[in-house]
Amino acid sequence: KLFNVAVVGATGAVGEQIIGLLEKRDFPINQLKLLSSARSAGNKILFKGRELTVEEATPESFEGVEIALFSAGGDVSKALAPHAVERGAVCIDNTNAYRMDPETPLVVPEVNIDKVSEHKGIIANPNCSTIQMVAALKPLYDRYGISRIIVSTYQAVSGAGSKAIDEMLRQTREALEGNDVKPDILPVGSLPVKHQIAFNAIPQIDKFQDNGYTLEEMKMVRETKKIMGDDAIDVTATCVRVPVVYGHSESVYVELKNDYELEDVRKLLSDAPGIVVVDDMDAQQYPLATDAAGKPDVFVGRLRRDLGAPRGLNLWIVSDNLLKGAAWNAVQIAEYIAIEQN
Ligand code: 11C
Repeated sequence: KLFNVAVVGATGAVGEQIIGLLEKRDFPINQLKLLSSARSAGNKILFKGRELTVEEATPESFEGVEIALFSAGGDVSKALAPHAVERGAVCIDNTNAYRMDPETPLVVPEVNIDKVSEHKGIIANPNCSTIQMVAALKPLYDRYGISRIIVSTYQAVSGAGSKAIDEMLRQTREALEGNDVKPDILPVGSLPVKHQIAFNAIPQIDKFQDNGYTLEEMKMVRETKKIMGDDAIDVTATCVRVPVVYGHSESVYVELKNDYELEDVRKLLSDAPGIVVVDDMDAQQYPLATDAAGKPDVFVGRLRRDLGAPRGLNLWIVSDNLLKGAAWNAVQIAEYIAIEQN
């Protein structure tokens, strides 16, 4: 069976990656609709050698669409996904709009693909920093149990969109040329205070919540519990933006419920789907964002036992935030749906 597919947010950083993956994976497409805001409508995008014109997304755009991949921001998903569902589409939503909705499965294929069948029209794709962490921790959860996770992230500017990449490159030039560095977008486009990202680390991703954590940090807390299906896991996160273009890195401390041997953990992770262990001290090999960029896997390294807690384990987890963290996770879900229906 071939599917009528729509990509909403086709001209955005994630949308571009989704279109590239649909082509590369030879997704079974009958018709591909590329949708965007009115501002980007009219743009041309090449798909399998054919030039497709981006159209403005409206409720009527979803007539006949069977699978819709949304990555145009939460407001667009809230406004349009219900119209797509009404017209019979399954929506895979890359935004924060439906992730914590109890009716909506929140899916990382390596962790809980079985939840897809519970959807009522919308399946949510988790936040990028959550996806790579839970994908790497799931084999440990299954084998040993997990009581606590403490994570600090080092997140790429592409997580904040193409304009944030431009901003980091511009600021780097300004600083190197000895000119004033002008912050314009980061840390949060819609808030008045801005900070320099070039040659810096900003401990704020998204808005602060009443509890002193940022929204990005609370996404990691809530989404991890929902995806793992375990509210008892304690999660605490500190999310930091760093001047990296592609690839989020994470320092993760995890406390297991049972004793472990480091070699067993290494083997378990090496055998896990979608996980690549890069961990060789002697050769100074460990995951790097520059190596992970452009690849679909989650890279894990720096495996070591905590010095105080014998069931504590430290890891370094890196993945391309636009691929496994967004587009690839969404396309994996779409492929699963396509296979189920074929
Ligand atoms: C960032 N994690 O790196 C964010 C981007 O909820 O899908 C993804 C936001 C989201 O800025």
